[in-house]
This record gives sequence, C-alpha cells and structure tokens, in this order.
Amino acid sequence: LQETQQPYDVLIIGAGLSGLCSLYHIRERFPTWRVKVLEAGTDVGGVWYWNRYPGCQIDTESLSYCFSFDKELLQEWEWTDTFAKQPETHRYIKRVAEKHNMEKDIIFNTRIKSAHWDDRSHTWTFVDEDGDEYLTRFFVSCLGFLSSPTLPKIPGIADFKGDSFHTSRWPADLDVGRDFAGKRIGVIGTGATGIQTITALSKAPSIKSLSVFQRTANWSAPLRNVPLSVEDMAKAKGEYDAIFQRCATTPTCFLHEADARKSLEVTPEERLEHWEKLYNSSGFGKWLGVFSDTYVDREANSMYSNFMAEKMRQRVRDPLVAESLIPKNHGFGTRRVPLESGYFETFNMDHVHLVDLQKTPIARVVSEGIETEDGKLHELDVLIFATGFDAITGAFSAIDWHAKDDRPLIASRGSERYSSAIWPDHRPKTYLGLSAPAMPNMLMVLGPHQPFGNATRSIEHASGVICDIFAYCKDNGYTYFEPTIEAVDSWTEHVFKCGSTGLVNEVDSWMTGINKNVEGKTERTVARYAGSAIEFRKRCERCKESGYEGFVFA
Ligand code: NA7
Repeated sequence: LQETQQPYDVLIIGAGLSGLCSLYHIRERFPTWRVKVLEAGTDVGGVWYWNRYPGCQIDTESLSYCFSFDKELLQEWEWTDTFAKQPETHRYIKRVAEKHNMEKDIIFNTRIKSAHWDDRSHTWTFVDEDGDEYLTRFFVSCLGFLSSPTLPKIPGIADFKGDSFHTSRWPADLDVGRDFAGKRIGVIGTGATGIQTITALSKAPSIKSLSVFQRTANWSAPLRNVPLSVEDMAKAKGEYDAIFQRCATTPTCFLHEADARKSLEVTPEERLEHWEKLYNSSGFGKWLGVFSDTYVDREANSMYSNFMAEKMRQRVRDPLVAESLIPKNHGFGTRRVPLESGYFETFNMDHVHLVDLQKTPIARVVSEGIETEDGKLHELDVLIFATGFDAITGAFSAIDWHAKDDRPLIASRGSERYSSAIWPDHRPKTYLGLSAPAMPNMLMVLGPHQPFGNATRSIEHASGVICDIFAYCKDNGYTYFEPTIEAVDSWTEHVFKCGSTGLVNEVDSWMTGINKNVEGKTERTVARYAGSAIEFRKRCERCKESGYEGFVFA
C-alpha cells in the first residue's frame, strides 16, 4: 500500500438499494467526508441489476418498496404495475442514482477479493480482483443477502455441451424468441426464481420443450398483479406517507400482517372465508395475513396447507403431476412463499414436463442432457440453473478477510484458518445485526441478524442507524469502534431465542442457513432476525440512547 494514499472516510461495498441509500444518507449527513462505493457490476441496482431472467418481478407492492427519502421522485415516478417487473424496478433505482448524481461516487467493475485491518492506523485496505487497493477508515457492507449464486453439485456438470448458466447471470444479449427457438430447455430449481423463469419460458412460443427438474416441491400462490393506470398512480401519490407509516407498524415492514384471531378458535365458515379472501387478494397477504397461529401451531398450519393444496389440485389437470407439485415435507409458508402468475397451469401444456427428483433423482449431467436414476436421458440444448444463492453469509465468504489479529471472518470446518474464524461454520455472531466482533469500523446493511422483510424499509432504517453511529464517532473524535463480546453474545442469544419458536425454523431453506451446494452449510442456524422489525428498531434506539452501550470506541 502506498504510504501517501489518503484513506476514504467511508467505503460502501455494493451499489444495490442498500449501497445507494447509504451513500445518499452519508453524503447528506457528512458533506465533507470522502465517500466512495465499490461495485462489482457495471451498473447500479444490486439484485435488480444481476437478476434479468425472463419473468423476474417483485413480490412486494412497488408502492411500498421505493425510497421514502426522495418525495419529489415519488411524485414524478409512474409505476405501471402493482408489482413491478425487473426492468421497471431497475429503471427506478437508476433514476435514484442519476437524480442524486451518485455515479460520480461509484467505482464500477470492482470486485473485492480481500480486506485487511490495520490496528495501528485504524484503517481497512480492500483489494480488488485487479490488485487495486482502497484504503478507508470505516466501511459499510452492502453486499446483499442473495447476491452470491450457487451452482448445483451434480456429477458431470462440466460435460454438458449446450449453453448453461445461472439465472442471476442471464446472458445480456440472449433473446428467448430467437435463441431458444426449437430448443429443448431444462430448468433445475423451483424456488421463487425457478417459478418465475419457468412460467415466462413456458409462454415463449418457439421453445420445443421445457423440462422442470424439481427436487423439493414449493408452496406457491397467485401474485395477482394488476397494472396501475394513470388515475391509480395519481391517487397513490397522495398515499405514500400512509403506506410507509403502515409498513412501520407491521412486523415484517410489508403492507400485510397476521390476523390476530387463531385458526382453531374461529368457526369453519369464518376460517374458509378468511382464507378465500387472502387467496383472492394480491401479494404476500396469503403468506403473512393468515391467522396468528398458522406458523406456530402444526394443526393450524396443516389446515391452511390443505386449503392451498386443494387450490393447486384445481389448477393442474394431471392428478399425478399435481401431487408431485404439492409439498409433502413442509407446511405452507414455512419457507419463503414464491408468488406466481400461472405457474401451475404451465404443467397443463404439452411441451412442459415435470421431472420429480424425489421419484427419479438426477444421476448425472452428460453432454446431451440430464440422466435420471431410472436410466432416462432428458435431452437438452440449454440448461438453466435456478439453484439459488449462498444466502446471507455467501457474499462475505467470497472475500478473504484479515480482520483484527489477522482473523478470517468465515471458515468451514477443516479449513486452515478455521480455529480463528469469527463466524466458524458460516454461523454469524453480531451485535444488532450491524456489527461483528473483531471487525472494527464495519457496519452492515441487511447483514446477518437483521430483519429483512420489505427490504427497502429495512435498508432505510439501517442506514439511518449507521449514520448515527458515524456521527457519534465524528462528534467524539473516535477513529475506532467495535462491539464488545458481551454485547455480541447477548444479541446473538436474543436472535436465537426469536428464531427458536416457529415452524419456519424446522425447515431447510436459505432462511435457516442451509445450502447443500455450499460446503459447511448443512446444519441449520439462525442467520436472520426472526423477531419483529418493530422490536429491532426499539433495540437500536435504546442502544443509541444509552450512548452506544455494547460498543467500545477509541
Ligand atoms: P431458492 O429459493 O434457494 O431455490 C433454489 C432451488 O434450486 C430450490 O428449488 C432447490 O431445491 C433447487 N436446487 C438447488 N440445488 C439443487 C440440486 N443440486 N439439484 C436440484 N435442485 C437444486 O433460490 P431462488 O433463487 O429461487 O430464490 C431465492 C430468493 O430470492 C427468494 O426466496 C426470494 O426472496 C428472492 P431444494 O429446495 O434445495 O431441494
């Protein structure tokens, strides 16, 4: 590192919604600070930049997903769909960046490979893929919790001779109508991404066949997007404040929240009436607006799951296919519920085939396609991996950390640096989900142990808290802060306690830290804050009021 290099005051890693929101607030609050954003991609947007697969669309009402800090832009912006498709959300994010002249402070094409803490100068040095170094006093991790894609571990995968790619690396110049004409397409994975991709591809008239490789059936229910007219938007523009206020009162910051009644206490007629109302409504209501015992009481969950299973059966013509599509090993809503727009009906189309991997697991990938254990070869020209992400900790483990005392942040059992890892076995320990032990001067937006929910709402809150901590450092002349071990232990215990009740925590998913394609992610953990966002905000506020108890400053 050049001795003469002047450190930045803050480096922000990532130019998605978290990075842009942090940049906006840090520049507003600390106009004289030197601040830059380092971004691996060529444009702003984060997940909305990387995920450009056909059918990519938000499941959260766009009116509640935008930034509340730019009221002028809210009045200018015309959403055309209740749930915007990816290009529209990306356009909105680009407009935010452009309006606030953010790009001048973003260094694109910069993927960080390693980070080194220097205890003498209280600075971090980040090194990118090209070996360029960036020195900073503080940094804000805006790495994203679903930004590190994972490919399946299937024998022979490199032998496939057709085109293959992960959904979040969809080739920019690919034209489905032109390039997939007459092709046999295979999709592995039926999470939120797979469901959207499969539905969109099934409608492409030119595709010869679409084979869906489903390992775990997923509960899914109608999104029910409706276009927003000019009149709708004129009305909505007067309602933004109320929308954001409403989000601030719900546990997940979405517009939807549970019905206080219990499934087992209402009459069967009342129960059915409520469920039908939810089913016919748009958005996450059918996941989050359920009776309050749905995700804690097995019987309540099983009743609601049966209701949903019946809806699926009504939509799929072949009863055997319908049964394969209905999850058997977990109840409705215990994993993130993907919302769909005609997904189940795709299996009524002659050219769409479901390959139920529970019945016939994949044996191997061969040059012509996928061979299943029943000896059948599913011939394919294109293989798409909708196989998800190394969630929550994945973007962190992609960086070689040399934190305080040269400790790595993450390490798997058996690896060389395991014994000194701050988060051994990908199991985060944090204070308020904002900071980690032995990681001085780091603050995180949407990091482990933070409530995710409606991401934009959580991001706006976290970036405010982060600016308050920086202001405290600035006002007191501190160049160093770190959470105490006691604060970290106590917060992590609280996070585990919040995560100990609820059926969600009994099911394998990215929300419980499982990814069979990632070494060391085979045991469940609590990697996100499962308490309510309201409680989270209270605890952050209490920390500030106490003069940042739980942190040491120097
Ligand atoms: P998800 O929800 O993690 O889904 C990944 C899918 O890929 C899921 O169906 C997996 O099956 C499947 N998968 C992964 N590896 C394999 C192998 N080896 N063989 C067969 N199938 C496999 O990721 P998404 O991208 O859909 O969604 C992530 C989040 O983004 C989503 O929740 C939203 O919040 C936005 P499994 O269930 O593990 O058996």
